[in-house]
Amino acid sequence: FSMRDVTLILPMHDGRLLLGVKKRGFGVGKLNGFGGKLNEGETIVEAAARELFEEVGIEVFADDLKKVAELTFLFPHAEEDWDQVVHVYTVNSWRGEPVESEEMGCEWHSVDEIPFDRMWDDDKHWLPRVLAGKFVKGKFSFGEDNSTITAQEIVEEA
Ligand code: 6U4
Repeated sequence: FSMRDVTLILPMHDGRLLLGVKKRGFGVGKLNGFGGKLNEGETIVEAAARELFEEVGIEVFADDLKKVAELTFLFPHAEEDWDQVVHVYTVNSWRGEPVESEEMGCEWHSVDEIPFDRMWDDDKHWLPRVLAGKFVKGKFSFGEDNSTITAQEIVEEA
């Protein structure tokens, strides 16, 4: 058994971060970056680029995606397929204008004023470190509500 790989991409420009409210599926209602599961045969970076285009209409080159975190999320009170390893990338160069899609909203937020109360419970722990330029490796476990963190381990590398 190996855990599912998922992508999460954070487009950044001029001290601002592009985020969107997820309109359906896993994490519905939460403000988050863009991304999702891999299609058959795709690499992680290919999946990241595809999800960005599908969810917010911007096109990136694989080389412009910078890996900034690798996060393991464990949901012991949910079905096993909720557990996932999220590969997080920033990107600051793309073609096209961000647009809301069927799956995701689209809003810019200053990196100094990220609304963590609208995001996943873990984001306040790792995102500030990523924004400070660190690579973060972390592991988070969620409680019975499948939303609140009950245990966490963060290892900063470089
Ligand atoms: P599809 O296949 O599109 O129906 P869906 O259930 O909508 O899947 P999924 O799995 O594609 O969602 O994407 C989940 C997204 O949420 C990924 O970008 C990763 C991200 N994510 C998952 N857990 C997270 C967490 N604890 N904190 C966070 N992002 C998380 O910031």
